[in-house]
Amino acid sequence: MSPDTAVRPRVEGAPMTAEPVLSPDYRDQGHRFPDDFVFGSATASYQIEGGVHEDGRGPSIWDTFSHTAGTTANGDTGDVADDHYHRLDTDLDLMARYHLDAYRFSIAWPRIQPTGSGPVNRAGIDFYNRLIDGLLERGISPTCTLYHWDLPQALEDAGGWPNRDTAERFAEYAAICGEAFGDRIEQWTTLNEPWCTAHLGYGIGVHAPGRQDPLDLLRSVHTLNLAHGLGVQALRSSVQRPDAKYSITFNLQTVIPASDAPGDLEVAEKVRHVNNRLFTSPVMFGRYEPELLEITRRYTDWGFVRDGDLQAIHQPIDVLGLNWYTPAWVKQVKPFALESEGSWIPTTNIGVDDVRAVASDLPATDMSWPIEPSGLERQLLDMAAEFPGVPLVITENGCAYDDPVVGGRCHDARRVDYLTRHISAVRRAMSQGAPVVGYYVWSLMDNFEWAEGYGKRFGITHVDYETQVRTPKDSALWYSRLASTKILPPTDDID
Ligand code: IFM
Repeated sequence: MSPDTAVRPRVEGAPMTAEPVLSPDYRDQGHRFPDDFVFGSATASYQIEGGVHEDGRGPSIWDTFSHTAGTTANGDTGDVADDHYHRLDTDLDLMARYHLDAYRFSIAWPRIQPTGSGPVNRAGIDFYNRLIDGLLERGISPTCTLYHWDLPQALEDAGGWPNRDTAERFAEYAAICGEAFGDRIEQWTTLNEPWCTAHLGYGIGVHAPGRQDPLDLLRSVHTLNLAHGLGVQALRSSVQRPDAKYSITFNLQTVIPASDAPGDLEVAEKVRHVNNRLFTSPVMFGRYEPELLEITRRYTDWGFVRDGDLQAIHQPIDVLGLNWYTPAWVKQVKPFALESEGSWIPTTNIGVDDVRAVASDLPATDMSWPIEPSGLERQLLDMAAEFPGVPLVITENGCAYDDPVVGGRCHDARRVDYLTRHISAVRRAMSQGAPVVGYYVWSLMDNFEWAEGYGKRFGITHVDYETQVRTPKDSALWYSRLASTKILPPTDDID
């Protein structure tokens, strides 16, 4: 693949909309980021920790799901993953070697409360204390996500995210974490990508808990929003650090209409409502948009939203997290039946029956995600316009490529190229006024990529899953140069 073809999408059927494709390149070497710009790296508990039966951890929905036949590639599970639970110091040393300003990790709820409510498991608290203290000793700021998808199984058995009670349980858990770790955590994130929980977990069922029901999907959207609001309140009243920051991370879709035709523009708006605004409007503005209610009317009247819920959800936040990998191109098609005889045909575009995703023939990563850095620039500028004054942080960005270790080195030039282009896109958005304060590369190391198992490698560190040997990839060496200088290095700066 020639990286230089990566910027101008050719889309099946129709010319692209006249939105700017800002440069034929996006490799802005030599540009300096502000001194206080945060370069970090991210992981999530179930994807790296392993040790699933240890020290009182309870089962999560991902333990159950991944042990169910046919749910993950090769039947892979997170039972061992990167064995991070037992290799904490090794991994902390890697982060120090990479000069990370910050490390974004998630706490496994079932390590803290094995059944999602009730007594606290001291050993779980101890593990994250060791992690947080180890970070601070190395001068790395801890950025903590409370929920990155490993719901305690007992809460799923009680109804899961469609059950509003789960929001109350989440607030209790948030308060426990705020009290235990709040003296040291600089930035808190309530939820990671609630879209995935609701749409993939309850709507189309490709993620845990694997349910396929449109009403469950929409109910879980509301419970997740409520959990965020109650969670921020619980953190604010339990955390002792007055300068702590609170946030949520969305994987907003950058929806690009396939043409300027009114139908394509209209359908793109609908897709934004059912994938983005169903979270951003309540969280940022305290409302569900009338368009969302209209599009989803055939499934529910949203009667489960109670008086006071929207005020509870709409809490001030200090920073907004974005996870971003690729845009989505859409076009309008003749409406098709989403349902036959009451059955649900799983789709993430719930209620939008005149849309089709348009394939791109851009070069793509191992996830088949097309590479289009101008999409990230556009997304950041859109967010800056939509949420004025709210600092933005890219809490995840990265790519899956499988490059071997040869002679102790892992040459992942495609990842260096991807990161260069996307960090350039961030810089370009900043130079046009987007208030971006940080960037976390996904991921610190290869790990369990959910339903895709271990075959998809996102790490800047190669992990040999047989031996658990970690090998910094070229991208890690390149990224450490960026983190230590704040200047975008040339792509061959990998000493
Ligand atoms: O691995 C995931 C992560 O858990 C959430 N965001 C997307 C990543 C890549 O798919």
